[in-house]
Amino acid sequence: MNESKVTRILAAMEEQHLPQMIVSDPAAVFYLTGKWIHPGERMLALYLNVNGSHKLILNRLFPQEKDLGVELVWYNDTEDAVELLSRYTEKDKPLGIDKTWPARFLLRLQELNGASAYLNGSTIIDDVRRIKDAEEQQLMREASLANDKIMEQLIPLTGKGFTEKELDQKVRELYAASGHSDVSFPPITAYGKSGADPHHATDSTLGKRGDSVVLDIGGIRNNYCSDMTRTVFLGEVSEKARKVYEIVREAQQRGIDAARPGARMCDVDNACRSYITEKGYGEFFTHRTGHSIGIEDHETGDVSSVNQSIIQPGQVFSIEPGIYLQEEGIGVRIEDLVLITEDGCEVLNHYPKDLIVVPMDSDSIEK
Ligand SMILES: [Mn+2]
Repeated sequence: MNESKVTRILAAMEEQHLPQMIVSDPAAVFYLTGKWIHPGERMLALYLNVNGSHKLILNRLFPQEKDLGVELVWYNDTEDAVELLSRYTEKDKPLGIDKTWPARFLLRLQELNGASAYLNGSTIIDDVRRIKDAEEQQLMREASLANDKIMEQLIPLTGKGFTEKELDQKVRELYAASGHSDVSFPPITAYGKSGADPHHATDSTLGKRGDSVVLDIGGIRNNYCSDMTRTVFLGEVSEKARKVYEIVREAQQRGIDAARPGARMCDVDNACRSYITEKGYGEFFTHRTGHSIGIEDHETGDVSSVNQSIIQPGQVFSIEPGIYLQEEGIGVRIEDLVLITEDGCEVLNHYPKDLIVVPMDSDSIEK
């Protein structure tokens, strides 16, 4: 296990008087052990105890070739995995439970009187995960640099007459060809009206002259996620669309300027939102400003009006305001990831944000 991460978790457990906890979410298990284990419907439980008697309980179908630095306890399909786990829990003490642990396991453990109380243990892990250590910060930097390069390759393709689905496929190929294990979420490659619809699913739409194109893409590289958005225009840009673009761009910059230690997450949201509102488009900025990110594309810690938590150095989150005008078919979003430093933030994306009009090979026929 990663000693410094485990130490931070155990210290937080001590502080919150939680002597023991079960970690089961594969991302959280990876965070602590450096190993992704996807057990499907079978039980995977990393049992942590402040006294140091940690155990990783897993099915024999998931053999581990390398030493994970924690005692492994194996079970077979014919065994009662929860009963096995209950042999290690301290019955007279409270137990932290992973927020994603299936009820069928928790209910069985309660039946077996596995602990004196059952609490949400994930808040502790999520809190620690929010603050990226030096190695994670470097991996996040590298992932975003790679993402910048993909965006650079993708933008000219928007003028080549591909459907949204075809463009989606191109994005996946670009990630696969540049050292990524996968995309970190389904790419958004949305022309015109599609980009103005927040619930749009990629389809056979073709781009047409004057369309905005929302490109929201990210990949997984060395287990860390990238996520960025640029909006470009095909062939030409209307005065209205240009105006909207510049408002979003300024709002996003204000969000970046507000992202510093000591400020609250909601202050970043407010910096973006109040500017867009002042310009008359508040009702068209229909989502939160951003989200935390790391080994998962969306991690605990929203950049939203209700998140009062104080920003700390080492946090990484997105700043992605947008304006969506469904009637005009204009959608604009601009997104960068930021890493909070001692006195401000480092923007992890470097691809320019000047308005880009992409030349079109030929004007496609609107479907
Ligand atoms: Mn995002």
